[in-house]
Amino acid sequence: MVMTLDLPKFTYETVQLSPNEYKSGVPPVWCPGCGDYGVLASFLKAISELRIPREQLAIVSGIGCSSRFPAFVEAYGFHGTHGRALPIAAGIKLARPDLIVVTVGGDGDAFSIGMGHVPHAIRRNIDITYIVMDNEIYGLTKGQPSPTSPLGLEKKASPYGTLERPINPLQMVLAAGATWVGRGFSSKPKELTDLIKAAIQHKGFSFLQVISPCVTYNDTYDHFKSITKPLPPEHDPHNRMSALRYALDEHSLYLGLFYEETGVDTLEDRLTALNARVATPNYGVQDVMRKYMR
Ligand SMILES: Cc1ncc(C[n+]2csc(CCOP(=O)(O)OP(=O)(O)O)c2C)c(N)n1
Ligand code: SF4
Ligand SMILES: [Mg+2]
Repeated sequence: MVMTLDLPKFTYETVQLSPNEYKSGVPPVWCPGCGDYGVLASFLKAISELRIPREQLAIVSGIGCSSRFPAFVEAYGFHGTHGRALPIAAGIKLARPDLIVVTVGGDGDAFSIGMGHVPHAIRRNIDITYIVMDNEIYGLTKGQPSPTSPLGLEKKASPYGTLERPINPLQMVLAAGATWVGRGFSSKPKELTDLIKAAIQHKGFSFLQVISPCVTYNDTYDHFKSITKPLPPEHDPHNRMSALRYALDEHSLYLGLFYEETGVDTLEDRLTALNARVATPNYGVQDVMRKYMR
């Protein structure tokens, strides 16, 4: 079946590129065994299966090992500043609504310095996908605890163990009203590819947390292999409370589509509607300003 996306200007029937043909030729510099390799492989497969033209895709990141991601994909790319990937991506999407915009980065980028931007992208429901590669550590800067590090984690920068409880990213984005929420694992490539495809196809803001271990500073492979499991079939992904219950489970780390809500206007929809209103009689800028000049 030919895949088309619900975008105003493009259908992608003519593009047929293999995952390899989306590689930029820049070799990834991640440590051997880093989970981010698995995320990149699934991502390349996903965009190949969605038949996305290279010139229709923009990938935006912040700073971190995971944020090197745009360099490895043959598409538009922007390696931004730490924690500011979302506003940059939002600007690109508003200027070029025909582009598919994907934001990528790490748990530090998303939930430390970048935390202020996440709920606002969610409430705007801007049509971008956010993939957070969560290794529960700052990898690039050599292993400081991040907001998702577990309480008591002992590392060089926290020799007595961290004193702060971790945030739960899915709890946070579900509570903030995100219209698409999923969780994948870099060691489950098939499931991860499907989640990335679904996140990109969602109209609105989609948030995908990917467990992606850092073998060098926080090797959590065995731990995550033992606690991850697929969401059970009785979970209804249209039920936010059910999604929250599974996100809050303390014994298992569930993988899959937690929540999806369709039919919600995006920021772009609202701006288009506003532009149409401004063009109607008595609603131009001068008319509106007059109200405030009395
Ligand atoms: C304004 C600013 N503050 C701090 C840094 C240093 N810094 C670079 S990356 C990073 C954290 C990276 O962690 P994460 O986002 O989890 O990415 P990872 O390397 O784990 O993939 C920090 C603190 C910076 N580059 N810019
Ligand atoms: S330091 Fe960790 S996160 Fe960074 S490339 Fe190496 S394994 Fe990956
Ligand atoms: Mg990290």
